[in-house]
Amino acid sequence: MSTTIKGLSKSDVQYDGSSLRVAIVHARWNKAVIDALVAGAVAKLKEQGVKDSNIVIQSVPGSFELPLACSKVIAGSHVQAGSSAADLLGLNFGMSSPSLNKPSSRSGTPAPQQPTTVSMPSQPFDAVIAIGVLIKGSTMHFEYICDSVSHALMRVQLDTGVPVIFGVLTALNDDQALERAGLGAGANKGHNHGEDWGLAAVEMGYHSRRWA
Ligand code: DLZ
Repeated sequence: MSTTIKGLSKSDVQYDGSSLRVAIVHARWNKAVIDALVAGAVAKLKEQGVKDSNIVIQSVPGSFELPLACSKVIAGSHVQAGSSAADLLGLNFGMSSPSLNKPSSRSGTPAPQQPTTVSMPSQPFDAVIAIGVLIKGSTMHFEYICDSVSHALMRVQLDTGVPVIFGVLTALNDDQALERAGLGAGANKGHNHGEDWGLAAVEMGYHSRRWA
């Protein structure tokens, strides 16, 4: 068996994720790889004690959409009770739920806004994992998206103070992407990096509460 110096070394500390809330925002491009990465991240979050109800998963079309979605998900998680789940999931950010604005049947005046029951907790997220899979094609598209997305995700975490885990694979071909999701062909299936991102989210979420 070959050895390598590469990869995430195991932490000496066992982090307790039982009180943490984590959002996973993932792109849908290259979905087979995405699905494996998301599953790997969720498995490790749970292994570290993060409760099912404290894991929120939101999809976006492609990796280019990840930074804005992460930023909105973080902002939405600070919205207090009275927001609809749709608001919190980024469907109506900054706006009231359309159903709350419907005119009342007789007068035509807007019905008073009633807080809706929020089906998910409204506490802030302790960490967000941004997952995307970019595979190089024959144009410069790949380079532009890799560059802008990585810079923008860094900006989101520095601007918000919420750790954003960089779960974006920038692969030169399909095989590289598959191997980094544990889906490699043949004997070497590779390693699922989603697992590392789940662990990183718990570790950073744990620290960022104490650093606040
Ligand atoms: C357009 C595009 C291409 C060519 N390749 C990828 C990719 O490999 N991975 C990915 O996540 N997204 C890709 N996209 C879509 C862009 O990220 C974005 O969704 C669109 O340009 C719309 O803004």
